[in-house]
Amino acid sequence: VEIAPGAVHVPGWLTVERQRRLVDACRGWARGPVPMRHTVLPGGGVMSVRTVCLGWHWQPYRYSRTADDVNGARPAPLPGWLAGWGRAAVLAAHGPDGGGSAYAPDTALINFYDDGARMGMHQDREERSAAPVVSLSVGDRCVFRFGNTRTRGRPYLDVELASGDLFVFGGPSRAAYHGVPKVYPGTAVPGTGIRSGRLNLTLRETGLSG
Ligand code: MD5
Ligand code: FE
Repeated sequence: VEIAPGAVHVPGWLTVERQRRLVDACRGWARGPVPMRHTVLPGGGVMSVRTVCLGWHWQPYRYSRTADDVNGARPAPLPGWLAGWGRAAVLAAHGPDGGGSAYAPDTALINFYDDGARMGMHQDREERSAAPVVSLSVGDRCVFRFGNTRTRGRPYLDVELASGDLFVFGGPSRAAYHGVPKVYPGTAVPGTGIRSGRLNLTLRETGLSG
């Protein structure tokens, strides 16, 4: 379902088995080498989601090879199987001529939302690449707010994301404001390894080298 140019929602793209594989892997990465933590913003605010990164470490508002704001460690590498899921995701969303086979993500941001966690409206501007962002969701359903490229406010479109859903943000949608205003507690599906809360993993090309 294309909700805007380049913004494609594929409900139920991940089987429960693949969701569980992803959750198991994320549990390992959450323990280290850089532990999952609440990111502290430059102004002192603390994000309600907890985040762990692969490949590159995201800190507001840049990527680094080391987690300077946590423990200084280098994040775990982005595994080849996950980059392969990213290529398959872009193929599924944008079709055979949509650049899926050339998609080469070099980082993943893993966000965990417990009850009450939210993500305010923002743009993802740290990447020096026009490649799409691939988003995979597991666990509780949420409201995903897809906005416009000009302001954090209206117009926006609220879309419900459920466990196993794929979203690909390419083309003009890559620069849109977006956020997660609400997670619905108690709506996870059995068998994924997540009994409560929501996990979102995004794959990105940073466009950085080194
Ligand atoms: C989430 N994560 O559900 C979302 C999914 C983040 C973040 O926003 O920055 O970690 S990614 C949604 C996304 C990414 C890039 C562009 C657009 C949406 N978009 O243009 O709407 O935790
Ligand atoms: Fe974002």
